[in-house]
Amino acid sequence: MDYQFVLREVDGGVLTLTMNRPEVLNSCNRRMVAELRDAIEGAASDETIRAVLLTGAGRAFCAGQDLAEAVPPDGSAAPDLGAVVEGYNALILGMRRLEKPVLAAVNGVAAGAGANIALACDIVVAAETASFMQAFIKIGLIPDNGGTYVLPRLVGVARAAALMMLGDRVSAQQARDWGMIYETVAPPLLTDHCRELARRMAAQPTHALGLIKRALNASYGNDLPAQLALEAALQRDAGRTADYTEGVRAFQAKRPPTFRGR
Ligand code: LHQ
Repeated sequence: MDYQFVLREVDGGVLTLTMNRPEVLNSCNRRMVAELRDAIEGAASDETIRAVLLTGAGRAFCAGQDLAEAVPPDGSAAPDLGAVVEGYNALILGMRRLEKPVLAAVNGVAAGAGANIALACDIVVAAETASFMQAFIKIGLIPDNGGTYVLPRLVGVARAAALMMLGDRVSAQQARDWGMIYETVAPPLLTDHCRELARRMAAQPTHALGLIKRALNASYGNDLPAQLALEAALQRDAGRTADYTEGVRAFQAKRPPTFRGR
C-alpha cells in the first residue's frame, strides 16, 4: 500500500508509525485508518519487526475521526457511522491480535477515536503535556474503538462513566495516577524515551511477548480456571522456544541473554 497519511520507519526491529496530518491534529480520515490497519497487518507477517511504536506528528497524538469527513462541509450525504466504525474495529482488533508489543508515545491531545486507539496499545507513555478526552459525547456520539470495553477495566466504571458522559479532558498525569496509562515523561524526552523502550521490547523474547498479549486479551473474558488452563498451555508453548533455552543458559552462565524472537 502507498502511505499518504502515516509515516513508516523500521529501525532496530522497531516499526515506528507516525500519524501525519498535523494541520488537523492527526484526525483520522478513512485512508489513514486503512494505512494504520495495513501497517499493523504487515508487522504481523514481518519477522524483522519485533515491536511497534505509534505516535503523532506535531502537537497532537490524534483528535479522533476527521469530522470534515464524518459530516461533509459541502452538505453531501454523511457516511453511515456504523460502517465507519467497522473500519476502526478492524484496526483495533489488528492491534490487539498482533502478537508483538505496541507502544503508544502520546505526544499531545488524544481525543475521541484517538484516545481509544492509544488505549488499545500495550504500553502507553505520554508527554506530561498530553491529555486524553472521550470527546464523543460533545458531538452526540458514544465512545467507540473499544473505549467502552477497555476504559472501565483500566480506571473503573465510576471514572469511565464520568469521562464518557462529561467528555472532559484528563491530563496525562491524572491518567497515569488512575492507571489509564503506564507513565508520563517530560515532553522533550518523550521520543527518545519511547524509542529506547521500543528497542528494549524488540530485543525481548518476541514469542513470549505475543503469548503474554494473548493471555491478557483472554483474561478479560475468562474465569480463573480457564485462565490457569490457558497459562499452562501458553507456558508449554513458550517453553519450546529457543529464547527460553537462551534465557536459562544466559542466567546460568551469568551473561546477558541474546533473544532472537524465536
Ligand atoms: C479537526 C479535528 C477533527 C477535523 C481538530 N476533525 N479537524 C467514529 C466514527 C464516525 C464518526 C465520528 O466519530 C467517530 C469517532 C470519533 O473519534 S468521534 C470524536 C471526534 N473528535 C472530536 O470530536 C475532537 C474534535 N477536536 C477537538 O475537540 C479539539 O480540536 C481538541 C480538544 C482535540 C484540541 O483542541 P485545540 O488544541 O484547541 O485545537 P483546535 O480545536 O484549534 O484544532 C486545531 C485544528 O485541527 C483546527 O483546524 P483549524 O483549521 O481551525 O486550525 C481544527 O478544526 C482541527 N481539528 N480536531 N477531529
